[in-house]
Amino acid sequence: MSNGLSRRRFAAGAATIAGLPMVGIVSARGDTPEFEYKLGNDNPMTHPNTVRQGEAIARIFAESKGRLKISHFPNNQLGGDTDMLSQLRSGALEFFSLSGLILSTFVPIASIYGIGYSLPTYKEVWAAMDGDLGALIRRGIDKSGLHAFDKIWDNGFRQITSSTHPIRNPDDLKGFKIRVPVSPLWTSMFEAFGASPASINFSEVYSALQTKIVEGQENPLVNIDTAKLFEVQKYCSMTRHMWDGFFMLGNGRAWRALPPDLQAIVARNFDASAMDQRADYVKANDALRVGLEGKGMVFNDVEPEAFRQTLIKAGFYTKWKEKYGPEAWAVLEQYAGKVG
Ligand code: X2X
Repeated sequence: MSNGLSRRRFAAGAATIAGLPMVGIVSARGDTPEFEYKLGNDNPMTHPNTVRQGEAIARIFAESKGRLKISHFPNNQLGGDTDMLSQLRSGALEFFSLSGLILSTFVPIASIYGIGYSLPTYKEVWAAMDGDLGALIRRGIDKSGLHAFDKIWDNGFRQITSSTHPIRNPDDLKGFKIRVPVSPLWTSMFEAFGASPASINFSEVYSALQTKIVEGQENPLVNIDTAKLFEVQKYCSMTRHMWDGFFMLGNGRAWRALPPDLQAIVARNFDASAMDQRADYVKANDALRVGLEGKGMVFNDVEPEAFRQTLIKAGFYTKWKEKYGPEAWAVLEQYAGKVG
């Protein structure tokens, strides 16, 4: 390779990047990468996160001339989200893409963008997350000892699926056994709907649905498709009850151990891939309703206002405004308008 990176070293590094088992990489000249890090996620191999993260990792290896090799462990290969969050905090894992609502078990402010029926479209979502609300959350994440990259990745607007019945109005959620990710806000929202939420990591969702431990779950269409949940779910109700995203996170010590030039290469490439992934998500979610109907799912639309009114009556917004505090709530309302 003309740029000082031996062909053998690049090939070996690239092979490892592809998620093959990590082996000690020694190039023909005997030099090894200065830094060997790992990146984990809970997304299947075909998911836009995994595809775009893989591209960023390969660019980082090439632009750093092999000095920084990041091995990719998608699809819960290192354990569920709560396991990977512990690994990230301890330094056993250096990079991890995680929903702010799951991160909120450690950084409470990280879930504020997921308040039900707050940010209604991508216009408000990106204005908020690339604006003052994202900056507020990233400050909270940095204070916790983790590093958050500037551009949050898209996890889309979430819809409710079920194996028993469609969700047409809030009454259909009464007693509904629904899986939610491990997060106080998700549990609180579905308790406010009168449902029976069960906190389960995404790594266990397919089997929990298949064995009927729960009747349903909620996710954007991309995740329903890439995790093949259409095989164990019949109905999809377009509740669009919240937007979610994946923060790209770094272990603080591992991040600070990188010299400034490598930090710049990592940040530039992760953020560039986040923008590519956002475009992928919109395209995929727009096309997937037809695709999932073709795989046997039955769709229905709902009147969102009835669901929002249920949250108001249950005191959901009052409770969470108190938890986040008026200053943070005001930043949310800067983009969402009056919430609750
Ligand atoms: O766990 C989920 O439902 C998922 C995949 O959407 C998240 O990572 C929040």
